Amino acid sequence: MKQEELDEIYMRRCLQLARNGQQLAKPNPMVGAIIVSKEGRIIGEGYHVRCGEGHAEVNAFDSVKKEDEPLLHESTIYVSLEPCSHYGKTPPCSDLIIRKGVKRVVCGCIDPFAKVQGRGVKKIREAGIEVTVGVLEKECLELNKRFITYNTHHRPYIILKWAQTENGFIGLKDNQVLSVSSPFTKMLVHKLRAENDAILVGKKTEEQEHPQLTTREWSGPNPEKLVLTSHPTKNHEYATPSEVLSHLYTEKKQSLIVEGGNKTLDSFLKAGLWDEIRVETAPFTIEDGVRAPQLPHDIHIVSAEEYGNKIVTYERD
Ligand code: AOF
Ligand code: ZN
Repeated sequence: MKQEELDEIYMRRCLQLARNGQQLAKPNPMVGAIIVSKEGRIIGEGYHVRCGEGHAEVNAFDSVKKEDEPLLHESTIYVSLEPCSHYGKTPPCSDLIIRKGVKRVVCGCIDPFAKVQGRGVKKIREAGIEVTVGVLEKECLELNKRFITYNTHHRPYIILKWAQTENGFIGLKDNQVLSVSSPFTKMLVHKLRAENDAILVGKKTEEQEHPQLTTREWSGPNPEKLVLTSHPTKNHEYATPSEVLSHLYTEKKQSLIVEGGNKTLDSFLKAGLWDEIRVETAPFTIEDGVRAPQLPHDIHIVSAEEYGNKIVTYERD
């Protein structure tokens, strides 16, 4: 097998390990690392378990058995994110890697965090160690899209989400609640909430539907609930999208779901403030009602799932 193919196989294992940090690593990224001997045996594995504790590389080195330690100088360490170069809550992983004396470092993508941004790779290269960057880069960026958007654009990753009838209505005219999700897709909505830090609805939706916006049919923490209104009076109420975003940025919340209604969704769409749009469509029509927002033109489908109701996710071209 070619080295490039092997690199991808090992990086896939790093991604798999990284995902174990999904709930506890926040606001740090999910990161996985493995150490592979010259013969191709995995002699160490680790992931970033919890913010404030050891990084993936530290845990991978710690897992190496005493009898395998002499193999380190001929080994390769694979990491899904660039090894850090700074003193945060923990010391720099790049220094640790240099000290351990591995032969090669392979990382999935550069860390956009202001204190790192390529400095980890530079430091390791300057120590004379071979570094390969960008193996399964797309997957590594996707895994930490929230962390990366937060650190690159200085705002949370934004998911616009609505549920509509086959003919494009998201609500009924007379303010009655229109039920679109099925029991199963409702669970998926709660899963989505568990994966994101905050959730926003418009004041009208809040008053008419009193949505709980919790994860009760899944597991995991509830997202912070916010309300968009032209006249904020309460603590969790905000006047414009940018106010919501700067509040979340300050609070180190890296992702936001905008759940509606159409006015609230439109204010984000018009400002171009979104990263992902998720539309659930039920296979029935109604005569008249509140129209779903217009999808932007410059988008493409990233996934389409069918559960009786269709769930389509779009991203910008
Ligand atoms: C790595 N490996 O497993 C992770 C990294 O405060 P600290 O010390 O935990 O540092 C947090 C920053 O370190 C975080 O913002 C990100 O840039 C990087 N995360 N780096 O080498 C890891 N989790
Ligand atoms: Zn580190």
